[in-house]
Amino acid sequence: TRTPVNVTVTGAAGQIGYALLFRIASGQLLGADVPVKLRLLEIPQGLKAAEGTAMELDDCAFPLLRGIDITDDPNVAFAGANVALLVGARPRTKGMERGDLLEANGGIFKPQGKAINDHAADDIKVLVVGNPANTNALIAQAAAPDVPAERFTAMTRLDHNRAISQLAKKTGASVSDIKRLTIWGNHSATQYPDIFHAEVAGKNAAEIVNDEAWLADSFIPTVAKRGAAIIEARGASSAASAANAAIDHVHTWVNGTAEGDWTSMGIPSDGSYGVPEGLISSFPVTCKDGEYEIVQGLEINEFSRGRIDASVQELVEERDAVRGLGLI
Ligand code: NAX
Repeated sequence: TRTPVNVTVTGAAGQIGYALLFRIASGQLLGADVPVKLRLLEIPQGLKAAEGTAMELDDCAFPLLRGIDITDDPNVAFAGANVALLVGARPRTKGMERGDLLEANGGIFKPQGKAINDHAADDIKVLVVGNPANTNALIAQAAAPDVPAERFTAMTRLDHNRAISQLAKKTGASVSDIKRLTIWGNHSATQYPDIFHAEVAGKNAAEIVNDEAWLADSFIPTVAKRGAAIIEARGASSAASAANAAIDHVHTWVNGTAEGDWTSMGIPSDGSYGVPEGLISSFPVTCKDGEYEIVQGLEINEFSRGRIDASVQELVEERDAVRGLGLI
C-alpha cells in the first residue's frame, strides 16, 4: 500500500477551500489510487469553520482520505508537506493601495515560505492561488532558499481554462478540441491569453478566428475581466472554478500534459521569451514525470509581444515594490 501524500491547504475555511478539499480527498488532485492526508492551515478566527469542513469530510467516508489535521501554525501545517496549496491571502479592501496590499500579503507568504523551507518534504510542490498570486509566490519562494525555486508556482490555470472555453464558444468547437493555448504574464487584468499558437481541432486558432478586433476587444478583455464578471453575477468571487483550476494545475504538474498539448503555469522565469529571470510569470509549459519545462521556440508576433511585455512590466513593478518593502 502506498504511503499517503501530505497535502497542505491554507485558507481552508474560505470559499475556494470549501470547493477544493472534497475534490482532493476524493482523489481528483493526485489520482484515484493515491491516499492523502490533509493539513488545513487557517488563522485563529477560521479554525472553527475549518473544523466544520473537516467534519463534513469525515462524513463523506472518502476511502483515500487518511487523516485531517487543523492548525493555525504554519510550522505544523507544512511539516512533511508534499503538496502545498496556498489559497488564503489578504484581499484588497476599499481604498487599499497596492503597497499596502503587497505588504499585508508579505506578512502571510514570507512566514509560510520559511515554514515550507524548514519543514516541508524534499519533494514539496507549491501552488499559490491567493492574490496577487505571482508576487505572493515570489515572496514565498524568496523565503525558502533551500527549496529549488522551480517548486514555487502561481495559478493561471483558471485564466487558461476560461480562455479555452471562450475560444470553443467562438469557433463552435468543443473544449477538448482546443490545444496549445497560452496565458502569458501576470494573473491580473494585464494577463495575455494567446491564441496564435493554439489549435482548434488541429487547425491554427488565429487563422480560423481571423478577426483581430474580436481578439483585442472581446476575447482578451473577457478572459482578463472574467473574475469581475463572476462577482457581478454571483455576488461572490469565483470559487468552484478556481478550485477546479487548482486541481488541474497540480494534477497536470504531477501527471503530465497530453502529447501535443501544453498548459499555462506561473513559474520562475529562466529568461525565456525576454521575461526577466526570476520573475514568476505565466508561460506555456509541458509537464512530465512531475517536472515542467517551458515550451521553446514559439514565434512571438508584434501583437503578442506588446501584450506580454506590458504584463511582464507589471510583474517587474510588483517585484520592485516587494523588494523595496524588504519582503524578498
Ligand atoms: P475567502 O476569503 O473565502 O477565504 C480565504 C481564507 O483564507 C479565509 O478563511 C481566511 O481566514 C484564510 N486566511 C487568511 N489569511 C490566512 C493565513 N495567513 N493563513 C491561513 N489562512 C488564512 O477567499 P477565497 O474566495 O477562498 O479566495 C482565496 C484567494 O484566492 C483570494 O486571494 C483570491 O483573490 C484568490 N483567487 C485567485 C484566483 C487565481 O486564479 N489565481 C482565482 C480565484 C480567487 O479570486
